[in-house]
Amino acid sequence: MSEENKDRSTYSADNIQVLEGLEAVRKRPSMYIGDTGVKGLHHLVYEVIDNSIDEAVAGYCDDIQVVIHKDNSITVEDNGRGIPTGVTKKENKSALELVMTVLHAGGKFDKDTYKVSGGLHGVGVSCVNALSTLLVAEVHRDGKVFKQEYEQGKPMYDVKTIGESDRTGTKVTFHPDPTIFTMTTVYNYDTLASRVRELAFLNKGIRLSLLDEREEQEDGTLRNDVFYSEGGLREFVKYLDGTRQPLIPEPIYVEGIKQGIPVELSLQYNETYSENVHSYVNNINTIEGGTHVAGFRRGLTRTLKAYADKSGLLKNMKVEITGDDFREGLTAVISVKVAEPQFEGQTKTKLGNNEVMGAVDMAVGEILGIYLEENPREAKTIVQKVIVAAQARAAARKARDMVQRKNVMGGSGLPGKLADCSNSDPKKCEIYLVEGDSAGGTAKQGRDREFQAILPLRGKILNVEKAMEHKIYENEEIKNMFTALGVSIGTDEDAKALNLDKLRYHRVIIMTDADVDGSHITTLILTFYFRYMKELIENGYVYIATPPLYLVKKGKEQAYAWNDDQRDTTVQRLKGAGKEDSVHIQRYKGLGEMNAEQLWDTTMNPETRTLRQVTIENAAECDRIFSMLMGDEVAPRREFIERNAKYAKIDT
Ligand code: 0RA
Repeated sequence: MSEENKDRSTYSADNIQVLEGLEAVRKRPSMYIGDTGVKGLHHLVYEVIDNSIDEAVAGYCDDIQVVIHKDNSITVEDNGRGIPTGVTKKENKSALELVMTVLHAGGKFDKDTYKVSGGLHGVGVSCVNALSTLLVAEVHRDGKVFKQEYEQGKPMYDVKTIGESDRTGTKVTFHPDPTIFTMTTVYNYDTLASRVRELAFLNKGIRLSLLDEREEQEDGTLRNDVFYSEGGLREFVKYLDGTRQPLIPEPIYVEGIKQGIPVELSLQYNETYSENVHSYVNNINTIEGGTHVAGFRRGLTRTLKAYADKSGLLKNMKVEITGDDFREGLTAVISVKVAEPQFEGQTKTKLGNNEVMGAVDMAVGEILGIYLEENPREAKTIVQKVIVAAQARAAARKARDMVQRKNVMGGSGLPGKLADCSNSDPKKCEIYLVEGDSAGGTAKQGRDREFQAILPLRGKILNVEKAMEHKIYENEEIKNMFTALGVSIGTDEDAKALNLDKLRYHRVIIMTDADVDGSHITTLILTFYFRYMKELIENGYVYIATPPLYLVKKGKEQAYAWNDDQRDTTVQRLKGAGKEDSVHIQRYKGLGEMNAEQLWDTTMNPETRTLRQVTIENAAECDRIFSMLMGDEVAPRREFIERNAKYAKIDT
């Protein structure tokens, strides 16, 4: 039967049910896509790409193109088999329409396809449809081009044929609904690029491209990237370690099916002291880890320990080696594909399937065992690194215990520099980490002491990216942060996890000068939080204050400006106010130039201030950028700053 000429009135009772389904998505979008902010907006794209990735993983597609159009609509096009367009018996609708309008209908039409991707919320493209003002689906299949369009998820007509074609594939274009995404409908290229890059590493052999049609670059071309990885995770590891010195020539790589579970992983040791293990299940970043990570750790520890014992390298060790010591200076990526993943934890990103532990443990054990036997020189390098780590860790443990003991010992145990607030309910309280004693003094005068605490930090805090762990706990400013916040390291479950039970403030606000030094200090503090208090960021407790750049004054009138545009419009406005008083512009070089009242009005008063919440959108990319910005190599850092300085100019 041809679908072309079917009247809209033939939509029957079935159809109403369908519409109800998508209405639910529009009513409570956050339940389906997490939130309706920047994250949710980008999530729509990932959801659509995931469908194409599924088609690629099934072996039918090797090219996926993503385009950001001028109006911030998005197109995702693949060269897969094309979503089937035939009419199903049961529903009497085209499969395409069902995929686009029924929640979770995506996989139903193809039992042979091993569905492994699927966004974090796994809701399918119908949610994207529901949350778009317009979605256009085009399918090349069976020598024809089929098309159907939807408004807020409702089909505008039955699937129709619009032409002939000698290829196959699916193309979806959608326009996010601004009444749903009220905060913004503007896409961030870098955010999409880092996810697309990640997908290319996770799914080797698939070409993924991203094109931004919105604005020409300085050289007149459009921004465009093609991501393609032949080597998969070993290239991912190299990419992450781009600015770290490797200890062994090439990353160790495992790929195979163990106990029916596809496991791929790669690892490399480097000269730093941090552990960077990133894990994925069905292409989803499992930031809380889970059984696959536990299996990895177990396999790594067991195999390395057995080798070290046998080799006699541990003979004169005075300190005991722990599991953590095997992961210092380790960068690894683990990717498993699980048919029915059980996700647990606060953010539902912790894998719970027990069977996966053994599979990964076995995969690591096998390949690492062989590697160590075949590469004695590299094996020795790794074991020596572990020994150094164990020794350093003993020192760090001592230093850390000192910090934490101070925490529980007599008095308030709080740092002398802390001006605490009077309220004792952490949910209501906030702490400002302020650059320098002088600005700290102003903040103390300006604050609302009922719920705002001030901790001045002296000058530049330690760059934790370059320091060994024990040095970190010996650092005065860092010790002060631990004790003031009331957090400690180590929980019953995990010796390295941050214990937030006694966290004293639910807003930790970094407040530095609005200049280069201030940004540097903010970055140093964020690096510390990212490496040692990540849970604080993950729980949404960390913020950055935004002090103004200018005070524009004319006679008794005055206004603040946060960027040059605002300054200029304010100058114009005040000029227009008649009289001959000249307009005076004061550029704030630092927080110290504001008096207490000004600081309160502009930066600290919850009614008027702007706080930027710190979030981690892509943990692997964050890891790479911090190591680049704070590590030893200068050239990539300069490049990054130059590139981003340009964008910063466009933004203001
Ligand atoms: C189910 C069956 C078939 C293709 C697809 C799903 C499919 C879905 C999407 C979503 C985006 N791109 C896609 N490409 C393909 C085809 C079954 C067959 O031809 O036998």
